[in-house]
Amino acid sequence: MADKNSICPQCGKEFECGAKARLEKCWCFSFPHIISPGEGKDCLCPACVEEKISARTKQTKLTIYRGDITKLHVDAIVNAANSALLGGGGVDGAIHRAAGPELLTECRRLGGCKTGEAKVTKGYNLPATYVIHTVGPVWRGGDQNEPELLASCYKESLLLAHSIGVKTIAFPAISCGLYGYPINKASFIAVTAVKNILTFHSQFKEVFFVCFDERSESAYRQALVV
Ligand code: AR6
Repeated sequence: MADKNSICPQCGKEFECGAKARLEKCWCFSFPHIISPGEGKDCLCPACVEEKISARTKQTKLTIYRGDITKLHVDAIVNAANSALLGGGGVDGAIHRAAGPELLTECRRLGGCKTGEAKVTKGYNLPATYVIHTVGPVWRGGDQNEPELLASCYKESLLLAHSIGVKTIAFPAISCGLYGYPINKASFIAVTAVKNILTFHSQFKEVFFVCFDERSESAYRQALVV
């Protein structure tokens, strides 16, 4: 009957999942820690939740793309900006150069952007219709809220994209250049944050993780198979 073993979130002991058809209960060996909401409702055991997440995110293709984000024909590209939103180096500089001076004019009107938040402009001369500007955290060793702030960049960018009807979107490796975030950690956060949002907003057709070099590409490949 049991097809997956897992840990009961209530008592920390192993339990059996008996809810393949989502009709039976999942229960913990140490009865009475019953963790299923019961017949007719979705099972909440970790095995079933995981299954549900992958079913919902299946409608969106997650693609690793090696190259220049400014060349992509997508509804929106994400810019790894700074809080002034007035341009800079790295991917920010490349996006401003490719979009043309009107992008900076629109950015001046936005009043900056806080770390972990996102703002949108048009794409001007870019093939992408929109640019979503987000500000990643500077890496300071990992205990200054960097993971939460980085995850927030992906979350806020996707929520903003969702609100303007974007179906295809491309992310660079936010914070992994000048801001020094280790790519192996950042790629995992990026993929997890994107998958989490896709469980609630399934209208996205394709999300691109754009990698500028081989190291980033292999980090994303590993993050996507976990
Ligand atoms: N296409 C795709 N990825 C790119 C491109 C490109 N054209 N150019 C660089 N990358 P970074 P950050 C990669 O430094 O770390 C700016 O000055 C790059 O290899 O652009 O968030 C801003 O104004 C790296 O993997 O952004 C801020 O001041 C990733 O994009 C600051 O840098 C991000 O590197 C933000 O730093």
